[in-house]
Amino acid sequence: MISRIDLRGDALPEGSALRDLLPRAEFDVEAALEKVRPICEDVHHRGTAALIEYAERFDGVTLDRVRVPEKALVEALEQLDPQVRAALEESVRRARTVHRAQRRDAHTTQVVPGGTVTEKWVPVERVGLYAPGGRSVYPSSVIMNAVPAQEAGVESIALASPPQKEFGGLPHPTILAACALLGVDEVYAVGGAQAVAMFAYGTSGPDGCAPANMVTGPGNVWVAAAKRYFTGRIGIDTEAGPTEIAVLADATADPAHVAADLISQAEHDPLAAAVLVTDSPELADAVERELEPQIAATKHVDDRIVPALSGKQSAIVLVDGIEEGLRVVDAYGAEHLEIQTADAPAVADRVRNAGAIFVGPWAPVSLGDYCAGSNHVLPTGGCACHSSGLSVQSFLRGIHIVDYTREALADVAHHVVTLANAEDLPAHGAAVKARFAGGEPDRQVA
Ligand code: HSO
Ligand code: ZN
Repeated sequence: MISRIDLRGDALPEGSALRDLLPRAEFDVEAALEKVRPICEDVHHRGTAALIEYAERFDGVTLDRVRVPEKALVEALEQLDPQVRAALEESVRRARTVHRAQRRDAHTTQVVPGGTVTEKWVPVERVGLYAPGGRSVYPSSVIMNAVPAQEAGVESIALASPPQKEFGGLPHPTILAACALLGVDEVYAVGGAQAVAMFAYGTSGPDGCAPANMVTGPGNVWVAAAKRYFTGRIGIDTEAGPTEIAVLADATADPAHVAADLISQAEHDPLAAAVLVTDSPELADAVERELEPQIAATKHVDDRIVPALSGKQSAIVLVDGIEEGLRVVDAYGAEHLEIQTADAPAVADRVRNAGAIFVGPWAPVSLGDYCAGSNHVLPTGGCACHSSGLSVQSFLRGIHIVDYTREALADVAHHVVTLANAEDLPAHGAAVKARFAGGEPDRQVA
């Protein structure tokens, strides 16, 4: 069911050579870009009319408008199962607690007497959130996107989610209910790349959507390709590939828990990746023995879990020790990394590359997916070596405010002029010298 990669014995290779030995899903955003470009440009030129046409073509629904009436949001919340509502509310509460603590105050540094640089944090003005439909109807992802944006102070938040045939052309009711719960009342029944284009360009008319400065939220390869297409024009979170779990475990781990956690993320997608890194062949065998009965007892077996676990993106990786295991998980840079070893906090402390780390036996990834308070929008595909998960910080811009007195400028002017001349940009220096023209007793300005 799940393949093995045996890295015991020889010394592990360095850097990308080690990464190349590890499994990874193929997620070809570049190929999708070709198909996505004309869709995005069509939305640019024809606006809502194009969105309605794509709803017909891709979602099989005939819409006369794409903006979801607020009444539909209120009704969806009223009809939501009370237990689901209570769980979503708890998820929101915990996420707010964590994300509120991420807010940043302005900070002023006195560089020299009379010269300060203040960094102030300003929220992005308008954000478009995307919530997938189809196989991935996740109200939890609405929470994970909306809460950090709200806690950052983003004033205008809109959400797009694909229209669903079985719900009369509205997005899935649990998505609408989550929006109502969060106070996100500007919602569009638009899916895929066309939703990203709607936010990037904006559309006009009574049913129009104002352009957004940033688009965040998970999606399929088309959404990822559209994000790539608009990078530079708008801000994005990440391109969000298929979900990944890596577990670094030793002989102390409980094989039933490890197997359950691997299956839990394989459940998302046939391309989902589940990677166990262990120095214990006994644990590897025991986890494999656990997989079959646990899979037999769950849902989404043939369409997602079996292809995910048996795909080339998943494996059990055998290493000589936890030291080597740490090198492997760092080279992999998992979206989610569980540490199930003796002294897990100390091992977790040494990890450098992971979207989020789940420490010890009582912190399964599913806790983080819903109710840990942490964010579940995390870098995939190895991007954890340069990117972070979604946070308040994602929706803030740090702006430097430079404030110098006459004396402080005079003091450093000669350095500015020297550097400007060294770069053959004399007008740069002149802009400083102009301030001291007319006999300023400044020996230093050449
Ligand atoms: N594990 C997914 C998020 C999710 N899980 C949503 C359940 N619902 C990617 O981090
Ligand atoms: Zn999940």
